[in-house]
Amino acid sequence: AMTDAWWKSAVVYQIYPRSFSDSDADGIGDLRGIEERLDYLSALGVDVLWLSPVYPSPQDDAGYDISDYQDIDSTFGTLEDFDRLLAGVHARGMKLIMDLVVNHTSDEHPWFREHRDWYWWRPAREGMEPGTPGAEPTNWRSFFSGPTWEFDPESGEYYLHLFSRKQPDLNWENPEVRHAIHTMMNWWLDRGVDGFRMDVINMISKDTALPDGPGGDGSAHYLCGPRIHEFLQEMHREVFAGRDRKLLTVGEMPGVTVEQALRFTDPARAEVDMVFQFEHVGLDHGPSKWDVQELDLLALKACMNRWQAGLADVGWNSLYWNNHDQPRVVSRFGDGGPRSAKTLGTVLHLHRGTPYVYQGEELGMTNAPFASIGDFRDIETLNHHAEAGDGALPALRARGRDNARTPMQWDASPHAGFTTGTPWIAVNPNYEHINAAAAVADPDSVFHHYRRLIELRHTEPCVVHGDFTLLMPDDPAVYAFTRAYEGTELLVVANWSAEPAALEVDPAWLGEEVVIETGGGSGAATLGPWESRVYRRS
Ligand code: ISL
Repeated sequence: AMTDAWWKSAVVYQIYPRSFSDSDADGIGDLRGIEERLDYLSALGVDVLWLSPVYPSPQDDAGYDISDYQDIDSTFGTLEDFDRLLAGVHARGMKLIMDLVVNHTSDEHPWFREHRDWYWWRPAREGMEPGTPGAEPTNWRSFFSGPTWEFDPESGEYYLHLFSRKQPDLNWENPEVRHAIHTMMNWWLDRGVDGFRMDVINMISKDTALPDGPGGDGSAHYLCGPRIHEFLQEMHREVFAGRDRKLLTVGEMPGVTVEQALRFTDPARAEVDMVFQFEHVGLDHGPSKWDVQELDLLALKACMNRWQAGLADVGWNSLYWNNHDQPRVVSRFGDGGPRSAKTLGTVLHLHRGTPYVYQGEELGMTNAPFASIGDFRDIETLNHHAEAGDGALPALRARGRDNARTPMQWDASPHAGFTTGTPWIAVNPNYEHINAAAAVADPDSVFHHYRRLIELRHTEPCVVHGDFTLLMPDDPAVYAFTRAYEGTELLVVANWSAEPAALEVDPAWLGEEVVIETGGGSGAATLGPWESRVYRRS
C-alpha cells in the first residue's frame, strides 16, 4: 500500500465551480472558466484538483442535490467541456477528483420517481394523523433546519432527508442502489477522473429501526452506522480494486472520531485513503454552529495533536482550515491580514497529512461584509434565518457558508475579473487589493508563501513523512512543533496572536537554517505579531 500512497506528498486544491471563473458572462463560474485558469493552478504547484459538484441539479443546495450523475449541468458546460478540462489538467501533470454525493439525490432525480424502495419511506408515528405537526416518523432535525421528514400526501408516507427536503436520502440497504452507484463511479473512472471526494459518506448506513434521538439529534443512528465499513469495502472492490492508475479517495465524515478514522483509513482494510473530519472546525462554537464562541488555541493544538498521534502509524490525515462550507480562516482564526494568512498556512501545511487549499485561501481571501439577509444565497443560512430572524445575522456573517462562496478574486477589474456579467453573489469589495494578479506579481504575497509551502512538501521528505511532536501545548500564543525523519528535523514556530511572543525553544535552533518564514528576524528569540518560521537541521 505504501507504493500506492502517492497522495502523501500531494496537495489538493478545491474548486467551487460556481464561484471560480465565468467564461460566458452568465454570472456563474463554469468548466471553461476553470480551464482558462489551469496555468495559475499549475504555478501554485498543487497536485490534485477537487471539483465541487458540476452535475445537473436544481441547485437547491448549490449542486449537492444531483438529478443526473452522468452529465454536466448546462450552467457549467457539457461533457465535452469536461473532457477537455480533464485533458488540460492531466497535460499539466495534475489530477482531478470529482465530488461524489451519494448519501442522497435530488428529489428531481428520475430514481426518486421510479424507485420508491431506493429511498427511506416511513408511515406517520403510531396513532398520529399523517401530515400533522409532530407526526413525523422520528424526531430527527435536519442539518438545514426543520424535521428530516417530508410528508408525501399522495402515498400518505414520509421520506427521509438529512439535508434539504429536496435531498432525499438513498437507502443503501437496497443492493440495487449500491450497484447503480458503483456503475456510475466506474463510468467516471473509465472517463479518466482520478478519484472521488465522498460527501457525508459516513451517513450512508443507518440503523434501520430509525429510533428517535435525544433532543431531535438522530446522529447516533446514521453516523458510521452498522454497515458502513461493509459498504465502503464493497465499493472499493467493485470500483477501485484492480485499477492500476494512481487514484485518490477521500471520505468526508462529519462527527468521525480518531478511532473510527483509523479504521476507515487503515490501508489493510481497503476503504478510503483519508477522511475529512470536523473536530478542529467545531471548537469555536457551542452545540449549534450558530452559537459562535472564541477559539481556544490550546484546544485547537490538543485536537490537532490527537489526530496526528492517532493516525501516526496507520492511516492518514487530511489537513484543512477551509472548504465551501466554512467561513474564511483568515477572518475566523487570524486577524484578517496577510501575515496571519501566511502563518495559518504554515501551521497547517507543516502537519503530517495531505493539505487542502480552498480557492482564494492562497490569496488570503476574507469573510464578506454581508449587510442584510438579501445578500446571502446559501440554503443552510436562509433556512436558519427563516427560523431565527435578523437576530441571527451576526452569527450568519461570522459562520455562514456564503463567506467561502463569494467569487474568486482574480484581478482589480470590475467583479474582480470573475465575470463580465452580474455575479450570482456579490464579490467581496476588498478585491481591489486582494486579488490573484496582484499576488502573483508580489514575491512577498500570501500566494507565493503558499507556493513555497507546497514546494517544500514536494522537496523535503520530512514534511511528508516526519514524526510529529507538539511543543509547549500550554502556551496560549505560540503554536510550535517538530517533525523528524531520517536524521532531518524541522521546527515550526508560529505566533498565533497580535502581540509579540517569547520563543521558549532550545536557543541552538535560532542559528539553524530557516526554510520558510513570514518575515522578521530569524535569529530573534521573540516572534512578532502573527510571525512564523520553520527551521531545519540535519
Ligand atoms: O456545512 C456544514 C456546517 O455548516 C456541515 O454540517 C455540512 O452540512 C456537512 O459537513 C456536510 O457537508 C456536505 O454535504 C452537504 C452539503 O450541503 C455540503 O456543502 C457538503 O460539503 C449535503 O450534501
